[in-house]
Amino acid sequence: MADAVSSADLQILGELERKVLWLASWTIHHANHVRENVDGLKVGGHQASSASVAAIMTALYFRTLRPADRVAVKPHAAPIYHAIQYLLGRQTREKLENFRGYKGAQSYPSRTKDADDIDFSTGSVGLGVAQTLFSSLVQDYVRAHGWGLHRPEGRMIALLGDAELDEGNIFEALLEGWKQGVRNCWWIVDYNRQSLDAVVREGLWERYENLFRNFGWDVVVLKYGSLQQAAFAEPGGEDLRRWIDRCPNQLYSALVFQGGAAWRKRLNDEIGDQGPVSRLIDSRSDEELARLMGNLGGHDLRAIIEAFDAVDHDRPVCFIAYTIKGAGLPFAGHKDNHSGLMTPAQMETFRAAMNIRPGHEWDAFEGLREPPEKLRTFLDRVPFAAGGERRLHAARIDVPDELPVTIQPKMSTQIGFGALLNELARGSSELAARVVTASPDVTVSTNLGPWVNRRRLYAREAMADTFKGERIPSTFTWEFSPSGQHIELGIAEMNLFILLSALGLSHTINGERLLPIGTLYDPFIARGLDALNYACYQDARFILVATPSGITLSPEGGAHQSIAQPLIGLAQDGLAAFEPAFVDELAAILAFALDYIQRDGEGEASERNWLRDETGGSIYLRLSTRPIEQISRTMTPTLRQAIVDGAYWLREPGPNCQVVVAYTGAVAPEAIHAIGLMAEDRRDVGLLAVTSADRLNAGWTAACRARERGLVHARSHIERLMAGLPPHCGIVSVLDGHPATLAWLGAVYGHKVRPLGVEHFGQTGSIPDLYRHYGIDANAIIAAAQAIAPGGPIRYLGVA
Ligand SMILES: Cc1ncc(C[n+]2csc(CCOP(=O)(O)OP(=O)(O)O)c2C)c(N)n1
Ligand SMILES: [Mg+2]
Repeated sequence: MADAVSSADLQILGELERKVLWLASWTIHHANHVRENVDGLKVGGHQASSASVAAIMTALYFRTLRPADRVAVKPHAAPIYHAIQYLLGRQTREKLENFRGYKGAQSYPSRTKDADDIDFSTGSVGLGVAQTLFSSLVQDYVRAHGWGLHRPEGRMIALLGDAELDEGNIFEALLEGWKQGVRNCWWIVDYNRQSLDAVVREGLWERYENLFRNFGWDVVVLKYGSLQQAAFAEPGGEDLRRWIDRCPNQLYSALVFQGGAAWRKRLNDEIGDQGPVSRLIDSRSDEELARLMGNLGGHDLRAIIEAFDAVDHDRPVCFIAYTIKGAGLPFAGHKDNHSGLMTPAQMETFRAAMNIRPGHEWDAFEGLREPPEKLRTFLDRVPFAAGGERRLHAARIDVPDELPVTIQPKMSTQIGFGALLNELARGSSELAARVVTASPDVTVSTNLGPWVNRRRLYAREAMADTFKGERIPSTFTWEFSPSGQHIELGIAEMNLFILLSALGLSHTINGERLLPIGTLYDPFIARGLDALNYACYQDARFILVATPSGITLSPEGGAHQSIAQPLIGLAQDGLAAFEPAFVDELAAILAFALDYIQRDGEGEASERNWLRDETGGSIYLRLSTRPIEQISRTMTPTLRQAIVDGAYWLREPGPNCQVVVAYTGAVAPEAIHAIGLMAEDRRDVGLLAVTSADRLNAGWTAACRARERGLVHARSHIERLMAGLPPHCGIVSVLDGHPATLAWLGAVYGHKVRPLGVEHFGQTGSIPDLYRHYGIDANAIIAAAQAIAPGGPIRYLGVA
């Protein structure tokens, strides 16, 4: 427990709170009015939301937080965060003046784009909140494995808007946190009872309180500020408290907006003839009455600090802090204030109240009553800022070029994945030790079983496998221990992605490198897509293994077929997508992936393939359960490189090539079969194995851009591969996914393309049934070739 807060400190913190509110308001005003003519920005959403948490954030950053603590600040409080960092010397005036502008301080706190050490990005509401919970689990995971013990434990803290609690992912996280025994996690709810459009329902806090308690959280309701608490102790005070407790949210907000005279009238009308309470009301001026009624717990530094200081355990805590949206600003409490901006006239009034001279708006101590030296000394001693840079670093873990695996004559990529991890688990490398796997209840069905058998499940406390104890035969050992390396999640896919986001930032948050691999069924990427996007936006590093996929999962069920996922792989920034067909390709890709997720911009930019490989990123592997005939071949460095770059010729096209079949993934046998059947009727047919449409495409567009900038010799991998193709040759592309994934191949040199793929879904059946039904079988490939590649009829059309 911290020492009790002194009055002198409270005095200074009060001044800083005023300053933070001023700076945040001025930042927003500057972006909207001063810079107005420059770029026509006119966006609200920040002013009222920021004012709501000025006191809470002042208390946190200037007193409560320690360097090891990590915070997710609600999106619209970005200006308050930036103002605080500015006072701590960690943010520049230039960036504040350019708030929401090009390369200025970001609209919502951003780990990747802001310069002032944001711990967790926020923006899509709900995700940052869950990120703190999973980050606490990851901190425990790291320490349970004996890493980073020389560093103090941090608390993972979310400051969230009350309407954020509408997002289901928060409750999914809450449930998972309970299962995993989450600790060192605080969620501070800015209970201003307003969202974007409206005032929230009555009595929500009680539901929240019960809910959090049910999940083992401590709940602290910060309802009354210290002025109110003092007033309640006066004669008649209890009547006032009862009135406050009964007052509907809408009315309270409206009265806050209207001010002291309205409060007086309303209170007198409702409880004014009750003796002592009348005296309590009458003894205050309108201004004092407004201050008293606005003095909710979340605006009272003493109440906030005492609540934070009182936590003497590591159980998770939810603080419900009553606040007023827009507190201290002219539109405080108004239900429409979310998009509210102060007018220049209102800003002038506010400036006068804050004692700020024109031209001194950005001066750190302008208008404050405390002497600057005293304030400076205080700021210099703020514990949060004592740790220097908040981003930690971890050394890279060596990854061999080749991962061993025994390839059976017939195998699926999913089985290959299991075999690769099994081999990895067998050894005792540092690489294997740093891998952590996670899966939302599909561990066995995505073939992580062999890995888990060797590396066991993680839990803070050991739990034996009862079936094993009872000697009941089972293929899988389900044993939990602190040294386990698999995190078994409930089914919620959102949780998988947010956990991957937390695991994938461990090197910078905990200073300890983890190599996270998460598995799920490919279609369910869509369930967690926003969380996946969020993880990528934060630059978290992980490998996502999605299997089974497409219509190839066939009898598994029409509802589980995925069509759009290859396009997600193509389009998602920060995620390099691969879809291998053969296990030796997968082995090369997995080795690359384990290295790629550790890259940090330190490498050389490559002009070989025009990909931004030096910056690294996360990886998406789309795998399949379809066993296919493997090619017996020796992996050469050239082939390995081509696989990683995205494509290679499985059969080189001859000089008079009339048709190329470009395929991806599990349809390889159909593509191979089709070119065999066409060989007699079309000349020099080529077969292009595309292992990553995403990387091929990215390399191509990057090389185009480079040429447009004058680098005339820039050539991408796909341009080199296709350079020898005659112009009249037709390309049939095919994959078990949306045909647009490969359709762009025709744009590289202007070849005609007939893109085959899956556009509809839902039918169950065998693989041949479904490939025929949806038009990706050998016959469909031949028909497409005949339609676009000149020549006589292909005799095997209709026979395949
Ligand atoms: C996933 C998602 N949906 C919608 C939005 C748009 N949005 C931004 S803030 C907000 C509501 C904010 O209410 P609350 O969380 O109570 O914050 P307050 O403004 O009261 O501080 C909404 C709907 C968003 N940012 N993310
Ligand atoms: Mg709100």
